[in-house]
Amino acid sequence: NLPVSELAAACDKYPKPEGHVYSYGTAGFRTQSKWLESVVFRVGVIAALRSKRHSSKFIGVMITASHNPEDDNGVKIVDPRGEMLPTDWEPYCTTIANAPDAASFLVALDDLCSKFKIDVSKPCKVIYARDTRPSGLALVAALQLGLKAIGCEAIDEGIRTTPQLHYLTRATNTEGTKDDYGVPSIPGYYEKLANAYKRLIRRRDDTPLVVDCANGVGAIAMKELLEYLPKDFQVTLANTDVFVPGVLNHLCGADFVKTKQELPPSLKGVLKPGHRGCSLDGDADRLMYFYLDPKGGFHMLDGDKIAALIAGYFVDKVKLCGFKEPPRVGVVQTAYANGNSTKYIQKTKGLPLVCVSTGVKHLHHAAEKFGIGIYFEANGHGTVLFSSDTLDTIRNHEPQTPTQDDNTKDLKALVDLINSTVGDAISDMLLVEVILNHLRYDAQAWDSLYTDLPNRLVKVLVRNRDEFQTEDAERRLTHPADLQKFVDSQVAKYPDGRGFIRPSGTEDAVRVYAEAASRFEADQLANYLAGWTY
Ligand code: 16G
Ligand code: ZN
Repeated sequence: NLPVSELAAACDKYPKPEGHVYSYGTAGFRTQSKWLESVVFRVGVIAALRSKRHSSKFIGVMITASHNPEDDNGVKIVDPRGEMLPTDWEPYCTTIANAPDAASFLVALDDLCSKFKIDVSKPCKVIYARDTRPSGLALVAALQLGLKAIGCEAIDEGIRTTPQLHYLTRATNTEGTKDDYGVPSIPGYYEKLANAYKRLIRRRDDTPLVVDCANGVGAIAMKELLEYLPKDFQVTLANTDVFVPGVLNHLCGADFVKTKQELPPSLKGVLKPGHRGCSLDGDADRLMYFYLDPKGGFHMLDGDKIAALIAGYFVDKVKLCGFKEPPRVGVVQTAYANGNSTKYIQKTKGLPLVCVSTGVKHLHHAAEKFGIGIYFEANGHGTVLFSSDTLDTIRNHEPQTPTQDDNTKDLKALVDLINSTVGDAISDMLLVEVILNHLRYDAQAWDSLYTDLPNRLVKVLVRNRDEFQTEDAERRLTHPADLQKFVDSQVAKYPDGRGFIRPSGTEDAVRVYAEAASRFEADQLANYLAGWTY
């Protein structure tokens, strides 16, 4: 049985704030940090139960609010293979977080245990980390109390990027097995990436790369990684003020670049025309590239451009290996993907492509259906998945020529370079650098794969976002009645026009997206659509 009195006593130390309603959404629980202590305490208990459910494997807990403001924070649960918590647990998490007192908290835990047939007598293990937010320390204390109350073995990984925690969770669980994912330590993570990078990179006589670390945990990880990389990997790290209050994600980082579509002011004069720059977000799971043209004009290379680059590269790589049955390379996008990126991947490259709802769990799931599945959100979150069949194919392949041999070795190293557990800005950055190096592309050559259709994203605050319901991977509304008809009638007026309205999964707002042949038209369409929503 559950240690009821310990759990009740601990629960009373972190009373749920009255009137506040929590929901386990796309990114776990996320809100202003001052509301989160009771939630994080309870997540500790849930994670321990999830471990019991999973034959006592390690479950990950990450405390972060990613690209959101510094005063926010959040918490999410990571499954044994580094994946997101399955959606059927989400409503139980929500109920447990909202239980008004210790007695109802215990009832909600019992419901979870009976629903998922959890054997509470099993041992449990949790591994956790947090980003650099000042509120993280108090939240870790709450988490620790939850873990202690239920008698959970725990590993504190301190301040780490979200993808590092995903890596550690999977590597810890697979150590010494057939699916061994790597040495389950932070040095093990850096060594895995750096060794793969060294195998892959050809002579590097390139311009230095500027990395905007968003003043977050990515700055720490980048500095540590550089110790493992060859000295000719020339980078300039910017926005590395990790412990200066108020600067995290402020006027910098991947989300700033994607939403403003401009250079972070702190990079003016740092990024030279023709050179590449990239921005990480606050927990280093999103990546945006960009460059300045000779006239100083800003050009963004977003998640779609990254996906196009990677997909084209992999499809050619696979051909060069000479497999008898080559793995099927496919791409997963969301409704936000630029129309011309979709066209490029499907028409120019002839690759299968599917569109799914926003959120990593949807993309990840769809990408698992390909032999090599490349998924990216336009916002820069993404990775590449290799099916177990594909891994077997690569492992057992007997190349017939030196070229095939060389390319197969490359492919093996690419598997190691990529953090397949979740989008990882640092691993993705190394992957992009390797591909550009192999193709001898500079930023402009990469950018010219296709031209982005001008687009605009508008946020509209609404009283109840639940009134907005969608179908067809969030591309069409079913509710409110007739709103989709209005969207269709507006979109039809614009050449290359496309637009949709979807409820946010993380804020009380709906998002309106529009793209069209010109900047003026994209803005106009977005504004019309947003106007109706009011
Ligand atoms: C979360 C998602 C991200 C998505 C965003 C959309 C994960 C780990 N993160 O941050 O992938 O793009 O939500 O937010 O799934 P929205 O629903 O508010 O537009
Ligand atoms: Zn993030």
